[in-house]
Amino acid sequence: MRDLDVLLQEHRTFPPPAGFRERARVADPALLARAAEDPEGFWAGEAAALQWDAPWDTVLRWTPPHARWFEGGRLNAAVNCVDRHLDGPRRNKAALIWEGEPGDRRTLTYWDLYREVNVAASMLRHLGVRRGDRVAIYMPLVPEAVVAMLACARIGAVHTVVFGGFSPESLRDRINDCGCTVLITADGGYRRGAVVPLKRNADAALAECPTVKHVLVVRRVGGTGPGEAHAQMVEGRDHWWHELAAQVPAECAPESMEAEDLLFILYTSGTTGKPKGIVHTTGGYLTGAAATMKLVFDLREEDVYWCTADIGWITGHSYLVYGPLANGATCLLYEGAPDWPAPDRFWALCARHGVTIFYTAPTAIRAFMKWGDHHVAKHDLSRLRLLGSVGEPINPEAWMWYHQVVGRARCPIVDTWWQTETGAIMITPLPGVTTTKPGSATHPFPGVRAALLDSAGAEVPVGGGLLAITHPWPSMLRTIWGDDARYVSTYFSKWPGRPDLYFPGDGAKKDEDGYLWILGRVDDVLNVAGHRIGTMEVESALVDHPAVAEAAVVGRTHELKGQAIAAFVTLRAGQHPSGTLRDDLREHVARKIGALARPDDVLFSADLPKTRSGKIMRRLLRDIAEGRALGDTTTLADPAVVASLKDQYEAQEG
Ligand code: 7RM
Repeated sequence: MRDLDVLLQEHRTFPPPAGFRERARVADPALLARAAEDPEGFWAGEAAALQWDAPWDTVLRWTPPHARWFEGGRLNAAVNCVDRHLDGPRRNKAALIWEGEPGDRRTLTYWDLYREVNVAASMLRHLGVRRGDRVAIYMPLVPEAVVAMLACARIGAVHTVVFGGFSPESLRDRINDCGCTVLITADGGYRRGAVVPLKRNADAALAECPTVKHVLVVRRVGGTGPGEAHAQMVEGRDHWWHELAAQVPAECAPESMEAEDLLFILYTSGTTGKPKGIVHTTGGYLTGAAATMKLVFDLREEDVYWCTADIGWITGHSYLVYGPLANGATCLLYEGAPDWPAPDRFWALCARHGVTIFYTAPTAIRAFMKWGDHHVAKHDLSRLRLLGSVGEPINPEAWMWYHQVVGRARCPIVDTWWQTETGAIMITPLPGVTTTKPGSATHPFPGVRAALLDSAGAEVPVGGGLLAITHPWPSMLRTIWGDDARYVSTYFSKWPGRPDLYFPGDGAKKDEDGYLWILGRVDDVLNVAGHRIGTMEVESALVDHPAVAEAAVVGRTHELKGQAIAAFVTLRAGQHPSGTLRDDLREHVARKIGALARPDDVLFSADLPKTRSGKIMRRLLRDIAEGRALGDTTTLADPAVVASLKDQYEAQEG
């Protein structure tokens, strides 16, 4: 969590640059006032910008904590993202401009996208997928990944995208949790010049996924050479995408979906070892994604927009696929790493494609800062007009660097706070009206009501508190797949007797001007390089190792990644600490969950600090991992344990 004192010293302000306000989508603060008075009216206006097969009867039905938006309305999300743009000048406009990591390129117009989505939808129907069925997507960032999502939406199937960096076990658990019948994957993808063996991982997962009947495989790395080894095709179960595509009808009529029909499930980490399947529905989600895309990014017809997220995360869903395409935008997609083959790859991409809007994460910004200004300076970024940040708090230094070095002091920055659960941006500047402050996400988006509350539920006018969303919004999660009780207890039970208050799990601060500064998670969820990882997930992976008796995982501040993972481990009898075992444990976690969860530090200890009732005192472990003076240790069963841990940790660091 960030130091409140540092933030309190941040007094720089940045009004919308001259010339920006005049042309902005939102230039009149009166819109905000109107939306604040009548959120449902505001959202209904935004929903009306979509194409509906049947109009809704009711804008919002709210029986806290369950919401239904646009009941009675019918629409198809893929039609809104693709078909809708074909009867006019967007037909031949680039929808997706894609670059693979090795440098290969493809551009798909809206018409191309229409044809590809139809064929993919036909393939899914051919494989027996029906309305409401779940389809897993485990792919590199190639155009087919976007096509696969839209193909599901077209036939009313529910997609669940699993990030390509997740392990076979993580994939298996997600597929089994929601009972997918089809998996769409690729033979591999490229990352830092190496092939990520997606199909091999998928096969390992599928050995324990009884519901999956068919696998559709995009050929990305193979050819007829040794690359083929990346995909062993199982007769009758597996189908090459390009082969099946030639055998199915070129057109596939879209399903007309109810507004509240599921669009997708996306798994995210919480405070237990089991990820939550966040459920999003069609009409409300699309309304939220489309409206925020248009107003937060001030989208114009001629923009070239680039969001650097992967489709495996919510940012990829809302701001790489549904938001931009629902608005008929041109989106850049890039498959690989920011430093491949050199640390200027992102800026080379921006220059080559004339990117005008660039949306990335603070962890990437801090890495760029470290790599040096010259990588940015050598590229023509003069077309950039707006910059965005998402995923974690952005520190004022990184904000200033982004503003000066990337934006050349011309481009507004939108620091956008939101979550997998919120579906769309919730707290953000509007670039034509908001005076920004480095490190502050500023104010709620129109139609969003947020407050800072203390633990008793009283409003905090100025100072630190818990963030709450006090009124439903259309792109909110509807439930957790298969576990509505967990939905209620996780998100709507923070303030007793108030099932109408949504608790996102973040702490925040409000300054004297009413600006919100998000401080970070107040629960056991880590944010490592913008990725949400539950401490319990990592602990479960550690205790799964035969040498481990008990494990406690905490986050510590990390200069680039925001947070790093520190694991405290006690070993079973007969096991001895060693460097080899430490490496082995780190790899074990990477294998179980994915490389993103690999612990940075592993500290062996004879014991963990516990209260007399046996609860691990993470607060003290955090103090140790941060190298701070130890807090109150009087409630410990054995105070000697922490002192010895602290000595060991410091010895290891030193
Ligand atoms: C979009 C996304 C959500 C968590 C959230 C916060 C943190 C996200 C910001 C931020 C400060 C921001 N979804 N977070 N954006 N913190 N300022 N602009 O990241 O579900 O993966 O993570 O990320 O803690 O609760 S997520």
